[in-house]
Amino acid sequence: MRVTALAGEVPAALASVLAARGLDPVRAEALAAGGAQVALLLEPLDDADALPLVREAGAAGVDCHTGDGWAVVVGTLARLGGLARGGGASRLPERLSAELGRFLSDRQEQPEAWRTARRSIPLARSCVVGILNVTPDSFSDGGRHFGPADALAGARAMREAGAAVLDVGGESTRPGAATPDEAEELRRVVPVVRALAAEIALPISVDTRRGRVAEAALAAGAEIVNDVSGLTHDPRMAGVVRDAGAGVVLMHMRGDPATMDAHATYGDVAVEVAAELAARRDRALEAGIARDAIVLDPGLGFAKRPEHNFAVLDRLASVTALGHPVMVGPSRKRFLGAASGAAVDRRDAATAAACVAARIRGARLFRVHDVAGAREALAVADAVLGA
Ligand code: HH2
Repeated sequence: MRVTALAGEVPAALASVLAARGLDPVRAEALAAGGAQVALLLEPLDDADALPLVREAGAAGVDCHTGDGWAVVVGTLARLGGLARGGGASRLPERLSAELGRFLSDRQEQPEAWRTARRSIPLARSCVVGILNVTPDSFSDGGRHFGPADALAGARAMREAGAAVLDVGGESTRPGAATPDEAEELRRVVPVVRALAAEIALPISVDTRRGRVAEAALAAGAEIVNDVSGLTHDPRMAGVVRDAGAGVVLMHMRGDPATMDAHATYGDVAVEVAAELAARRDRALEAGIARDAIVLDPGLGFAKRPEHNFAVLDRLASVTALGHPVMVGPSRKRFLGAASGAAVDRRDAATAAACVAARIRGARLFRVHDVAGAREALAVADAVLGA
C-alpha cells in the first residue's frame, strides 16, 4: 500500500481524485465540497445558546471552542450543515440554527457573474478593472487623464491590455486630499463617461460617494457605482443604484478619507472588516438592491495600517464567505512600499504579486493602474487554479 497526500485545496484535490477514479464529475464535486473544513466564529453568544451549541456540536462531529460571549465551531461543511439543520434529535435554539443555516447557504453562493445595469460580467476568470482617475491630484496617476481626450487614450490602452471594466473617478481619496465640490466632480466625470461609453464598449464604473454624480454618470452610460463609503456617505446613493439596476461595489472604510487614518485600530481586523461589510451589504439589500449586483471590497489602504492590509489579504476568506464576488484595490499603495521598499512609481510588480495573493484567497476583481502587468500575472494564477 502507498499513501499519497492530496495536494492543494482539499475539495478541488478530492474532486479530481474521485473523478479520475470513475465517479460522475458533478457528484464528485458535490461530495468534495462537503468535505471542505471551515471554522466559524459565533459572536455575541449568550449562555443559553452556548450550552446547547456545545452539546449539539459534539453530537454532530463538529469541534466547538467557547469563551466569554463567543464560540468557534470547526468542521466540514457537511457536518456544519447537519448541525444547522438539526434533524430530529437536534436541540439547537431556533435563532442560532436559522442564522447558521443562512450563513452556510450564502457561503455556498460564490457567484460566477456580476450583474450591472447593462450586462452580466463573467467572473470565472480574473477580471481586471482599469483605474482612470480624472483628477489633478490622485496619488499615482493624478493629472494624467484629466480631460476627455487623455482619458480616451488611457482607456484605449487599458482595453488593449485586457481590462474588463474601466473605473472612472473624479475625487482623490488619498489621505488629506481636497474634496472637489459636486459641480466640479460632475464636470470632471460626466463628459469622460459619455465619451468612453460612446467609443470603448467596456463596462464603465463610476468611483464616487455622491448620489448626484452617480446618477449623472449612469445616465451618461456608466453601469456600475464604486462607492468607497459603502453607501454610507450620501443617503440618496442606495436609491440611485437600485433605480438604475446598477452594479455596485461596497468598499470597507472607517470615517472618511480625511479622518480614516485615526480609525485604523482593530482587535481582529479580518473579522471586523467582514462584519462591517456584511452590515453594509444587509443595508443595500434592505434598500432593494439586487443581491447579484453587489461586489464587496475590503478597502486596502482605507483606515488600515500596512499590517492590517496584509492580514486582510491573507484572511480574505472571511469576506468571500459572505457569498459575493470580491474586489481588491492594492494598486501602488503605501502598504506595498512597506513590504517591498519600492517607491510609488515602481510598485507595479508588487501590485501584481498582491493581486495573485488575493486571487489565491478567492478575490475575482482587481482594480489596478497597470492593467497589462496584472492581467499577465493573473492569467498564470487562473491557470494554476484551473479557471
Ligand atoms: N482605492 C482607491 C480609490 N477607489 N475603490 C475600490 N473599490 N477599492 C479601492 O481599493 C479603491 C477604490 C484609491 O486609489 P486611487 O484611485 O489610485 O487613488 P486616489 O484616491 O488618490 O485617486
